[in-house]
Amino acid sequence: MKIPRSHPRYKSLIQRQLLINGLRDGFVTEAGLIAHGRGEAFDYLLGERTTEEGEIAERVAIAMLLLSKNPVISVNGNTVALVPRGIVELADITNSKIEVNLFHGSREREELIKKILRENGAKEVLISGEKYKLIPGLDSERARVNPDGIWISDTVLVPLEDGDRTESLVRMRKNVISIDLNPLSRTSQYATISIVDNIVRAIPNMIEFAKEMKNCDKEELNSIVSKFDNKKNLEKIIRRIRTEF
Ligand code: PTJ
Repeated sequence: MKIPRSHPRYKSLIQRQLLINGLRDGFVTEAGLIAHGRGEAFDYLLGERTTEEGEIAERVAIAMLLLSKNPVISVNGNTVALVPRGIVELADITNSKIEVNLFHGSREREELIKKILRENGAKEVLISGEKYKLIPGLDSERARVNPDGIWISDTVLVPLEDGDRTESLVRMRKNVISIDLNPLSRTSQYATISIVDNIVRAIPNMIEFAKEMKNCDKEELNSIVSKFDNKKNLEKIIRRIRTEF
């Protein structure tokens, strides 16, 4: 479908089309379209822009990724449909591994997503593989993780995640950075740093912040992380939704 640039909802229609194409090509699930609809509703309430709170969380997340020894970016169908190149660029600049981790897991989808990331320049893309480890206390497909990726990570970036795995990863004492437009979701509520923003804006912002901050010394990065109060930041976003829109 050709979407005219002049259409007032051009950006939103492009995102929908990317997901529809992903469904047609077999790497986005039907549930992924429903999840996107929920995201759109919250984006509407946030004014379809990065809020001050979103930007702060994005900066803090970059400081945390740069401080981490084994950071991993977890990727699912929706993420790769919307920001494939951005994920690769962010992984490069923050020295993070990329691991495909799916809620509706299938070997075929894992391989498709890996292929797309490789086509977008990723040198290495992990999948759970034959020697997978299981995240304790998690019954979904998402429990299966790569022993050299999420399993040994200290920080995991989890865009468009379900709450169960976030909780389990936090229980494993990992830092969890979420990107989720819903500030009330269990993912946002449990994550160490909750970025409430659309992934199509969050990832490019984070790439810019990483370029700015990659030469900062550890002390400066530590101070950015330790001054941040995730609960308060989330409360501010919820208040913003209630009062501004
Ligand atoms: O590819 P799979 O099999 O791993 O499945 C991926 C989905 C997204 C279907 C799966 O993880 C899922 O069901 O997720 P949930 O539990 O519906 O949560 C997705 C969250 O992402 C919701 O809270 C949405 O508000 C949020 N969301 C949707 N689109 C965006 C978003 N957040 C940021 N940017 C978006 N574009």
